[in-house]
Amino acid sequence: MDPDFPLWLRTTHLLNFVLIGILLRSGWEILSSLPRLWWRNDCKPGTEWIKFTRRRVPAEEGVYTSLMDERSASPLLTLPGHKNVGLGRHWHALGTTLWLLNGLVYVGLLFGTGLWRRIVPTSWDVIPDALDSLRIYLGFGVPSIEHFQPYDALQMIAYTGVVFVVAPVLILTGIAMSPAVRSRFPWYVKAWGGHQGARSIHFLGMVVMVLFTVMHVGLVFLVHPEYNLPHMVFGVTDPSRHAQAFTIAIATIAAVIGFWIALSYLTLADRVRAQKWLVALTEPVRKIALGWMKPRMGRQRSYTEKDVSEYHWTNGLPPTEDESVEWLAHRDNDFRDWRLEVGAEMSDRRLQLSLADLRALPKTEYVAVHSCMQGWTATSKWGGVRLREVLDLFGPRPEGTNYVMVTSHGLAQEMIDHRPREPFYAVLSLDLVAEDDTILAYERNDRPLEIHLGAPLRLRVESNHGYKMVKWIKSIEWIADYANYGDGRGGTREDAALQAFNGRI
Ligand SMILES: Nc1nc2c(c(=O)[nH]1)N[C@H]1C(S)=C(S)[C@@H](COP(=O)(O)O)O[C@H]1N2
Ligand SMILES: [Mo]
Repeated sequence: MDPDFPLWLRTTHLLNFVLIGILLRSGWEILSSLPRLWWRNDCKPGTEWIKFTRRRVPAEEGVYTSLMDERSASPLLTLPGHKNVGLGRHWHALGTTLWLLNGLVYVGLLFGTGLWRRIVPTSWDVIPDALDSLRIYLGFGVPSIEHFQPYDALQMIAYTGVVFVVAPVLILTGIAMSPAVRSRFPWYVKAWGGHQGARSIHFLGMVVMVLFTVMHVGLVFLVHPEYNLPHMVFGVTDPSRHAQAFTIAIATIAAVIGFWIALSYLTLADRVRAQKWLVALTEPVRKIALGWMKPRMGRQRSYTEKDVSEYHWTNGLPPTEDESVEWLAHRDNDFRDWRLEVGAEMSDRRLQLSLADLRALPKTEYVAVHSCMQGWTATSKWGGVRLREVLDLFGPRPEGTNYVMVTSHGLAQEMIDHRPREPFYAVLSLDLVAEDDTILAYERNDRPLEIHLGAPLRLRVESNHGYKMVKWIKSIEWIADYANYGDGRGGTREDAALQAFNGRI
């Protein structure tokens, strides 16, 4: 006898359950790194529509950083927990990839086998029928078994809604939060109400997914379980195997929950190793999906000066006396004697460029949205000089060098193991160095760059999240390999927060 629920259906269903849990738990980790949601794209303090923290953000700019806003979540609830947004993001990426593959197999076979007719309503009768079922449920009754073949009208609407509406919205809003997508297709992000619109809709989609999952699992056990459970576990309606199916279903759910929690503790047990594995598994997808997107903020018309933010969040505060007396002296002297150092590893030659030297080079200006991978955004008009044109002054790329390292006068906000703080730095690959919208900015909104946003010079890499955009720059340098600097992961946030070297999502 052919089972009602073939093996492929039961397998993709179980995998989906495992993967949705990974996505929810890693998503909550990401949310815990900035537990606030906005519709406004400047994330101005006090304008959140919902928040999961009691902290108040000061109205004044540049005194509070988004890292200070991170909350530590329990590993029982989030993946992996304890303020590990970088690892949470890698798990979210891996979970998304596997969930998409599983979903494609499921939808492909659903249409290939004709079974789609069981879940997609093909007649308007589904509406009155669903209302009938709803009336019965609201009276704490249960529709009789004849209504289920194998699903009733209410299930058809719910399943079609989740598979063909909620899931695609989650995917599309997830894509809209990538800086690579935004800098190449700004209109797409704008269509979702900007980054914060996409982020808030993504959150609401998650809420619907959770409500659906809870109701769905609950109803399987409450409504005709003697039919449902053997159906789900063995593929056939055989009420005589109800007890066996019940035991297997409960044991499976318990095992999956145990697996989710084990992933958190396994990740926390060796975070550096976890980062290595997770980045190795997710990098090929990032490269294929986003590597070809080149930013073109200078040539787009979706974001204009009208979008410039009223408020700009900060990550990293200006250097203090213990960080850099040198920078403080330059600040007090309006940066007249400040010089940008340009150099190369294995070479004594150093170029010293003043602000006037930089201003004499061709100027690039555009309006762009800054996104911190924690989740906040701000829109500004940036002005500066292309990084590649400054490097050209030094000469052609020195032989044996493959990356550019940018170092700050300021120190990292925190190090991975609370060791003494080291200078903030970021390393760029050759493709980022070559991009039109990788600039050294000395202006914001037509005025000299503000102190807390990186004066006198900061990096802008529009195809990446904010953690690459070094503020209070001291030097730029050609290097052979980033393995020899810091913890060898290619930047302060890669070292400390275990971010991916590739900041395109
Ligand atoms: N020197 C230095 N640069 C830095 C940081 C920092 O802590 N120190 N934080 C980075 C991060 S994570 C982000 S999101 C942006 C924030 O830029 P903003 O403060 O101008 O908004 O700066 C980046 N550059
Ligand atoms: Mo950031």
